[in-house]
This record gives sequence, C-alpha cells and structure tokens, in this order.
Amino acid sequence: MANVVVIGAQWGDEGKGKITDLLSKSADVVVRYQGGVNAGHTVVVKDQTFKLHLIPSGILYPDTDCIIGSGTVIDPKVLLEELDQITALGISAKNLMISETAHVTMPYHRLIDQAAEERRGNHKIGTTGRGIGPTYADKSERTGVRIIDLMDTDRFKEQIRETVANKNVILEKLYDLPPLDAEAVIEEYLVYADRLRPHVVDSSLNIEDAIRRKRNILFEGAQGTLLDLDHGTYPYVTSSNPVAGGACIGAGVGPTMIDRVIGVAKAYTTRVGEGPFPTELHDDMGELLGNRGAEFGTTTGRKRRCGWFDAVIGRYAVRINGLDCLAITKLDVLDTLDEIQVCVAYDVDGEQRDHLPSNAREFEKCKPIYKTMPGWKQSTMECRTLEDLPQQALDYLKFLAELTEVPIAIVSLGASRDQTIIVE
Ligand code: 2SA
Ligand code: MG
Repeated sequence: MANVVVIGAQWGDEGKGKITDLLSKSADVVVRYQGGVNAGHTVVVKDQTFKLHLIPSGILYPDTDCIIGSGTVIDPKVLLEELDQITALGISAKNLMISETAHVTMPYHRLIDQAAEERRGNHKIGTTGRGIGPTYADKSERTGVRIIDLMDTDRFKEQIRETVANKNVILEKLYDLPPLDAEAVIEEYLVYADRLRPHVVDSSLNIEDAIRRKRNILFEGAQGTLLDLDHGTYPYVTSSNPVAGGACIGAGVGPTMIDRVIGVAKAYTTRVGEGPFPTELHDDMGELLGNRGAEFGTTTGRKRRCGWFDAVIGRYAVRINGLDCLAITKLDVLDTLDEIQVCVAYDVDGEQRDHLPSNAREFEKCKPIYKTMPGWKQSTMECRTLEDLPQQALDYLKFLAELTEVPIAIVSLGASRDQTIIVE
C-alpha cells in the first residue's frame, strides 16, 4: 500500500470515511491533515454507526496509529465527546496522537463564525458554524492558540486573558454580543488540557519514524477539492487545504514521501452550504437522489443539495490533486433510474467550456452540457466484483473513467465494508 493520500474529489461527503476505513486495514498509521470538527465521517461496522469528526476512522482498528496532524484545528470539547463515544463502545483510544502544533478552536471562534454568517445576510457562505474560519484566521494572523500553548498552563492563562480582551471588543462592538469571561474559558479549557495531555506529541517525529520503518501511512483528507481555500470555489470554501498537497503541509512530510493519491467521488454530486453548483437538480430527481442517498450533513444535519455527476469537476480534481485513480461511491443510489445524466462540459452564453472557471460569479453562469446514459434498473448492492454489475452500470463507470482520464479502483455500493468492489 505504501503512503497514500485519500481526498474528496467534489464538495465533501463523497464517502471518504468508508474508503479510508477500508484502506486503514492495510495502514499502520492514519493521519488527518486539515479541517476540524466541521468534518463528519460516518462509518458502519457490524451494524454500529460511528460518526467521527476529528478522530481518523483508523481508530476502529486496534493496531493502527491515528494522528491528528498539525494542519488541523481542534475543538477539544468535541474531540473529547468523540473519545467518550468510542471508548463507551469498547474501542481503545490509546493509539490516538494529537499534534502539539495543531491550533485550538476557542469559544470566541464559534461565536464569531456564527455572528459573521448572520451578518453576511444574502452573501452567506453556509459554514458549519463550528468556528473553523476564525480559528484558521487567527493562525494566519499569528494570534492563534496551539495545543502546545494549551499544555503550558501559565502561558495559556496569560494568552487567553489577552486574547479574550481583544475578542470581546469584536463580540461587543461589532456583533452586539455579550463579552466572554476569560477566567471561565481558562477553567473550562484546562480541564480539557489534562484529558488531552496523554495524546499530545510532536507528530512529525512519529510520522518520520513510521516512514523510516517503511510503515504504511494513510493521509485522510476532510471536505473536498472544491472546498479548498486556494483551489475551491472561493469564497464558498472552507479555510483549509483539503487537496492532496495539503497532506504535506498539514502532516509535515515532503512530497517525495507520497506514493499514491486516491480521489473519492460520488456517482452523482452533492454540496452542502452556499455557492455555485452547475448540475444541481431542483426537481423530483434531486429529491430522489437526496432521499435514496440519505443526503444530510453528518455534523449539522443540513440537507445536502444534489445533482448529476460533473466530469468538469472530476477532471479538475484529477489535475489539482494529481489523482492516480478514483473511488466511486454510492453507485447503488442510481439503481432505480431509467436514465442518468453526466455533465461533460459547460455552456457559457452559447460557448463550450471544458474547464472550471476560477471566479465564482463566472461559475454561476455555467450551464451543464449533458450526455444521457441508460440506467440499469436493478439492485447493485449485492455486487462484489465488476462482473456482477449490470452492463449499463459498467458502461456508466467506464464513461466516468474516460471523461476523467483516470482508472476507477474502487466502487462502493452501500455503507457497509463488504458492499465494495476492489477493481485492482
Ligand atoms: P466551514 O464550517 O467554515 O468549514 O464551512 C465552509 C464551507 O465548507 C463546507 N463544509 C462542508 N461541506 C461538506 N461536508 C462537510 N462536513 C459535514 C458533513 C457538514 C455538515 O460531513 O456532512 O454536517 O453540514 C463540510 N464542512 C464544511 C460548508 O458547507 C461551507 O460551504
Ligand atoms: Mg462528511
């Protein structure tokens, strides 16, 4: 398996959780490299459903080391709730490591995220309200609180007193919100600090050690390519780098250490939050995909917008991430359809466009050019090899591979581990 990066090739929720869970079986180390508790992975093992936000799904394997890397932002309250949830189910968290250089989401980040969204009115980004943007903003501004600061009680107290005083000006003057009590914040977070302490490490050393020992490392992306701060549909993006390159920065490894990049894409497309989405369906078909695919946000429960597969986005994801192959998930959601549409290019004022525009306003003008494929109208949920698939389903997959110019290595046909076809 070697060192593999798994990323979302669309707008997140592609089913990376399931794919990383499958690959974790052959991984010795799983690393989360960006994002925070905005992420949500649902993993189903033996009828038990796990909803994970920060902890890599590799935690379900007893011998796999799990690292929450330095490029992530950590809300300790949510992380500890997650730890309690998994330990209550009898899963050990002894292999969980947290990078000391990851940034900490504080109560003012959450408040500012939500207040700023409200203030945006019609220009909402549709954030998860989990404080992600403000935590990364403080990191960039060099006023952030890192895990290492949280571990140093005296320094933490000093830092929080100063920071809360500054944030209170924003909360009170800009958003008309009550100020925070720095001492209460300190008290709350020092309890979290004590619980997290046994997990805190200089994670780049652990990763280096794993590389030297030729252990298999899986870098697990959160969100998706089009939500990338630099390469997504800005400003309708998250504040981190979900693309494959983000793995190097957020884990602290050089690009020469990465052997393979796998992109996960749904057999159709979904998006949660605001922003352009050319193949979005506002009709019964959109409803049907949403219902059959159970398209609700793992973190916020928000209804996901649904539409057809968009090969322009697929090609873009291949380019930006250097994808070696695709994993196509939720193919079974299309099982009942007579016909399936695939967007092969865009039409902008009568002209064909084969590439994604960098400007969200221009992207809004893109109308999908569709190719219609016949449906297979039978269940694929029990298929375990390519040969088991109906011919139309094979043709559909073949067409997606042709359009994106990468092979399809994995096909997923349901939430459980066994509902999977491994092509290679
Ligand atoms: P934020 O909160 O600042 O990261 O929001 C900015 C944009 O990023 C989108 N975003 C997501 N999109 C899909 N899935 C995400 N995770 C959860 C899930 C979302 C949920 O797995 O379902 O439960 O609602 C995720 N996280 C961030 C967000 O919608 C904004 O468009
Ligand atoms: Mg998700």
